[in-house]
Amino acid sequence: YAFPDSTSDAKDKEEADGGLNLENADTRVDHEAGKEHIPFTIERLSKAEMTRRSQEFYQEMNKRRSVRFFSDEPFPQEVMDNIIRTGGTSPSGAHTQPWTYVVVKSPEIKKEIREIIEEEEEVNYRRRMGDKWVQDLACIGTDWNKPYLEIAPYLVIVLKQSYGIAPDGSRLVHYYNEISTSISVGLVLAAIQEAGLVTLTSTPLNAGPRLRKLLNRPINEKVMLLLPVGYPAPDATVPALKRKPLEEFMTAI
Ligand code: IYR
Repeated sequence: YAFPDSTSDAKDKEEADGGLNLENADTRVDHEAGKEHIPFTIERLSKAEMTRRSQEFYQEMNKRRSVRFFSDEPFPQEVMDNIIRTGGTSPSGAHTQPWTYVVVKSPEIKKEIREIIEEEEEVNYRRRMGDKWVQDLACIGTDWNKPYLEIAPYLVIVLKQSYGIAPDGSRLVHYYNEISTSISVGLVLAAIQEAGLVTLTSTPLNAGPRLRKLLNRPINEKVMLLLPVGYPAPDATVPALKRKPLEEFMTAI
């Protein structure tokens, strides 16, 4: 079974171009926006201060865990807005900012999202994923039941814009739209952690087209991820996983 990357969803084939397929593409970007170059400086930190800050940031991020058991306790919309704003600071190909974040608070929409995802996930676990994949996930303890989709106070659906649409209806190339959106989400995950909240970086396999329609998003957008955001349930548990030590994933030359 080939691992389905987010550009190979069978029902979404019509949306799969964009990226770096420049054939017949209109490559216009907003050339005026960045034309003027302006001075840029940063605050210089002492070596001791940068060491301390980098270590503290790492320690905070190392507390992050994917959580599947949420409390229904709400948190301020302003916090959610700031988290998504942080995602909007991401770098992107030719500054095309090819991401859309749909923040769902409505219990009715959350219920519909849960129904769509559980229906597709049951088929995923029973048929699409295959035995090997299901076995590889056994340690995480997941199945197709996703009650957190109705419990978490917010669901954030992340879509990449495979291409842009100019005012005259023509297509604009969104360079590196997938990696740009992925980087943006990395910043969102850090912002969620920094705000003292938790999330689950979930990938609703095969539910993308139905979710896109439910959320009234246009055909140039493709669902990449769904992030429930909230406080963990008081009795939440996580698998006892260990992270690789630095020596195993960095080589210094
Ligand atoms: N999307 C499914 C399956 C799943 C896949 C991987 I790879 C995971 O790390 C965890 C789950 C689900 O959400 O259950």
